[in-house]
Amino acid sequence: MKILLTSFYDSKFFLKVIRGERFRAGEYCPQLALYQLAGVLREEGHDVSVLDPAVQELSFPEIRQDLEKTEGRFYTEESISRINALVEGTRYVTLLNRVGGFDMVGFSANSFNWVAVLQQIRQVKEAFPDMPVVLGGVHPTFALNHLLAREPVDFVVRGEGEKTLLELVRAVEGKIPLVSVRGISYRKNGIRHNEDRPLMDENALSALPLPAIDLIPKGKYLWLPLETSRGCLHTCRFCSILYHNKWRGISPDAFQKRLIQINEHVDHLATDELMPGLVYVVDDTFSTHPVRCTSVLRRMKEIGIRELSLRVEARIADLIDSPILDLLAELPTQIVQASVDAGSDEGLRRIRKKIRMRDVMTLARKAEKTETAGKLNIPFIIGYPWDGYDECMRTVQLAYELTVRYGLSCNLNWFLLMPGSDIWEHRADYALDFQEDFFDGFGIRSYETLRRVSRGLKEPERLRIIKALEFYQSVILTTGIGGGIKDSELY
Ligand code: B12
Ligand code: SF4
Repeated sequence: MKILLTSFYDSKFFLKVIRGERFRAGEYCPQLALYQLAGVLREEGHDVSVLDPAVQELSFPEIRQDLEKTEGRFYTEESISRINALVEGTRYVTLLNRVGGFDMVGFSANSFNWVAVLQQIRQVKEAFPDMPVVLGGVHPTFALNHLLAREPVDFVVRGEGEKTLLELVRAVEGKIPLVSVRGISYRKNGIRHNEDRPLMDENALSALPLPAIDLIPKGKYLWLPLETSRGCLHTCRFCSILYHNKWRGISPDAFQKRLIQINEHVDHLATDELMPGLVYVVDDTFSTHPVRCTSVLRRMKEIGIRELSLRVEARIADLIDSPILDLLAELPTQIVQASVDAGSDEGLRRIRKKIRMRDVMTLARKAEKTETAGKLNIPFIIGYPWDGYDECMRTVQLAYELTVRYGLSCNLNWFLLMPGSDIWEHRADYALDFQEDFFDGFGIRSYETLRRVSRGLKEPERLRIIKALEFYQSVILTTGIGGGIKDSELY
């Protein structure tokens, strides 16, 4: 079968268009899902193409350039409607020109690029009503009833896609009955959900065909994605990954093959004097099972990653007593992201982070002693629905202390309410009146949304916190401590 896989960038892309800024695909990472699924389909003999967003030609509607923000740098409702008009009016020219020759088109989406993927699906279905459209990824998995009820999507693949997509293709070819394909939802006299598909175990994951990295367009990206494990053993309440309480690591041998493949495709990267090429380990929690992680890192040291640098996500608790941080220091590591996400023990307990403040401080001291502080990046979240002013300011102060005293960089992000997270499931308990259709538009970045979500804050308090965030940012930028953190874009 002839299959096209595609997706799009998140709403930040459209902001750049409006601001008239040059878009640099180098700021994004190729979406591994597209290339992993292409690898699997190709091995089964299908004729698969990836239309990467980096090579999509688009036509934009005329829109006004000026976007107003509130004093707190979030967009006003008026600006949001202008951005929505741009997103809705954009035509995906390459996609529409190419899609006619395929037997099926697959889209990948998370909750942040869904706004654009949705428009692509509508346009494809308008032009080719009989084209089977399959959708997968974190957003479709969590918002599937909403999507299937309203949008012209034929199939949603829930969760892990490799085996399910192969079987779905066989079903569309008429070789097996649709009802036997585990892990799909679709419309047939109402919405049907076939049985769940069990997750692949470590052997199955290790035996997957390599992703079709060779299909990544040349000269467009600065990052290459590398997956060494899936899932997480934890259940932080804000987090909307697909596999909570389930972690599976690929074997060091399978890892070695993937790493060699990355090394062979460095010439696919763009070059940029200011930013080095990066291997982005996309695992939710790369450091789970420190013994495996250590042997994976040792392999990486032996094999090398050419002129690239490395970015991984790890858990604070895994870094404290293991050699992981030391090994990362011996590699050309650019960032080890280890999220804390709250600024007090009570805050950590409420989000079920399963670490304590003393762990954070232990890691900070270890990083200082081992001179790895400059590589550590600690994301925090402020403005949970239950957060009051004092809690938010404690978090900002902690970030400040970790930066100024220990040299770590921190990201201070506003809380994002995401489908699939425990807080989303319990949103009614916090009087959060949001439904899945919220993600069909761009409202996530509006001040009004912040006001509705961070409901524990009074108006002047919210603005004072935003000022404190700006102050933190200016300290980082002027001192360069922690490598000079980028503007978080979310405020
Ligand atoms: C790498 C990464 C990034 C990178 C690169 C993103 C990219 N271009 O891929 C960067 C740093 C840019 C990033 C940014 C953000 N990210 Co991010 N990111 C990830 C991460 C860690 C890995 C994604 C990945 O490649 N996974 C590996 C692939 C193989 O898995 P997959 O995409 O899930 O695909 C499988 C299935 O979903 C399915 N599937 C997927 N697509 C399709 C399509 C079809 C047709 C089919 C059949 C199946 C299918 O099959 C695949 C194979 O099994 C995920 C967490 C995670 N592990 O998934 C978070 C995650 C996607 N990010 C998240 C968030 C919140 C963000 C940010 C908003 C963070 C912030 N505060 O700014 C931003 C903006 C999002 C954006 N730009 O889209 C959330 C999204 C939640 C949601 N409901 O959408 C996640 C799930 C993390 C979390 N803890 O909640 N992110
Ligand atoms: S935030 Fe990190 S540790 Fe917590 S559940 Fe999500 S992936 Fe796991």
